[in-house]
Formats: sequence, C-alpha cells, structure tokens
Amino acid sequence: MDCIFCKIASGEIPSKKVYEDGDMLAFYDINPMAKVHVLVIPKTHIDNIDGINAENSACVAKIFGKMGEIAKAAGITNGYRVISNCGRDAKQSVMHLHFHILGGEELPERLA
Ligand code: DGP
Repeated sequence: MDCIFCKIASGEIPSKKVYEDGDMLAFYDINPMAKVHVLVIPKTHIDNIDGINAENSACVAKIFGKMGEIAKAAGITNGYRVISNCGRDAKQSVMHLHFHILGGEELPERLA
C-alpha cells in the first residue's frame, strides 16, 4: 500500500519526531496550522476514524492516553486542541488515521 504515513511510521520517509514507541509516532506537521502542530498516528494502518473497531482500538486508546505527554514534549504548556478529519467533507487529505495536536498559542474560537 502506498501510504505516506506508513512510510513515515517505518522511517522510510523522515519526520521531525516528538514521541515514538512500538505502537505510535508523533511528529511535526509539514504545514503547521498553529505555532505548535503535531500529528499523532498509529503505526498500524487504519484509514480514519471510520476504520476503528474492537480489534484495533487499543492503539487509539493508547494514543489518547499519551496525548498530554506528547503535547508537553512539544512545548505546549497552556492547552491544546485535538482534531481528526474523517473523510471527504472533512477534507481528510492523508488516508491514514491521524490526530492533529494544535497549540503553543491562543487558538481562534473555531478552527474546525
Ligand atoms: P488531513 O488534512 O487531516 O488529512 O491532514 C494531513 C496533514 O498531514 C496535513 O496537515 C499535512 C500533513 N502532511 C502531509 N504530508 C506530510 C509529510 O510528508 N510530512 C509531514 N510531517 N506532514 C505531512
């Protein structure tokens, strides 16, 4: 499968990493939408939120369990927003489940 985030997860495509373990990777977004913009992905390929099920949801729970630690490691100290675009109307551009962490500054009331 030709998935850019699978290639980032495997290290085939380099990224600026914030956190990594066997199940997930957090790295800086190439096109930041806030002063700090990190993407968190499961290493296992899941297309998007619609692809989460009872068999693969443990990695998603683990990602959320680490979200605060990742935000802190990226230098966020005063709150953050987590977004996951799912499907065409949401303008999902990379078909590998990812969670945007946005922060490092006061965010507009509505970014999503
Ligand atoms: P979304 O629109 O929710 O599918 O967001 C995809 C994000 O992925 C977008 O903010 C830009 C980012 N992105 C795409 N390609 C790369 C890449 O090769 N490296 C990094 N670091 N980020 C990427």
